[in-house]
Amino acid sequence: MNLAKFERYPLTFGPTPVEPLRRLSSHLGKDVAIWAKREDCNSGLAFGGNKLRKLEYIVPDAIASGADTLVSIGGVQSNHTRMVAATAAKLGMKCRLVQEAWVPHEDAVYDRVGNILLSRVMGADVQLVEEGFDIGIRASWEAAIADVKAQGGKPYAIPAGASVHEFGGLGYVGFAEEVRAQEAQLGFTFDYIIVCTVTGSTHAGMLVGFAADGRARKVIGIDASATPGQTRAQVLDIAQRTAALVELGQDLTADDVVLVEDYAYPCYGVPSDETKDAIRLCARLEGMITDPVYEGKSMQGLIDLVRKDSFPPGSKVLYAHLGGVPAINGYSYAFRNG
Ligand code: 5PA
Repeated sequence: MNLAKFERYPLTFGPTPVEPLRRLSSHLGKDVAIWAKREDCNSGLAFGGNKLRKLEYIVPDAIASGADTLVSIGGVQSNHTRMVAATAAKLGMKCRLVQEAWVPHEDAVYDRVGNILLSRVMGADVQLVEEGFDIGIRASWEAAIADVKAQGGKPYAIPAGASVHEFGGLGYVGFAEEVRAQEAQLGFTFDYIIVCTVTGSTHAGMLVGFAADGRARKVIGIDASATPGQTRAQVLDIAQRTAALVELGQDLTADDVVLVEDYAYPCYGVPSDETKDAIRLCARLEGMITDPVYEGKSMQGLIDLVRKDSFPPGSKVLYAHLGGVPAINGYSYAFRNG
């Protein structure tokens, strides 16, 4: 496998910390050691998160293209678009963001706080669009790219979650290499890796990276899209393309994509009562905050899988905390009583 041949523009502090969640592990009482890899603390760029690892491999291409405007898309409370806005600011580029109406919401100020507030403060040109959730290529994004061109700008197009970009999967191949180096220091290896999956390149990159030591199927994706068929297909497609790029030397098949569909209900962006309980439990035992759209759902999945004895006794499970906390500000009604 050869990741080093790809140029990487540093946007993160370096390797992210790995830490034991001792109180959560002992609370669940199952002889399963839960650890977290803190991708949520990976950068000084606008609170960081998983998108920066992906963007590190995309930015060299954006710079080489001579672009002056990064154009991307997500829901109103997209973490990805916040990260693109921060990256554009850091590079001295402009930023055009399409924020679609992916989530039915309760808070009156949902489109004023959290991620979208930060993107606006960082100077992004934010456009609200009345289209529902879909991880595919969107007409609104294509129109924004065309509009930047029509106004004499030079756009660089970054799809939702940076996922179906040619280099979108590389960042999380690097994650697996980083985990292996940390395991060598810790003196043990993780038996399972838990990751929240929506647009797919985080999971896909990990799949490729961990396939190198036979752990592809130990990467447990927790679906938060509530459209798992599309997400599953996109993970496989990105994983196969990324495997070819890095010359993995193994074929990845549909069976390598482990995606648990049970925790995305009632729909994308809306936390169930059980998701909210998981967010509270983790916050109260560990002081670790997860969000209602993504990480709260993968935390719920992790907790439920431990409780259901899905992991053999003695297992060490690594929860990838991918960031996303600013969105919790758009859920003040859900957490009005804590
Ligand atoms: C996101 C994605 P993937 O999209 O790579 O599958 O990652 C899922 C994920 N955790 C997990 C957090 C905190 C995330 O932000 N967010 C998207 C966004 O627009 O923010 C791409 C959907």
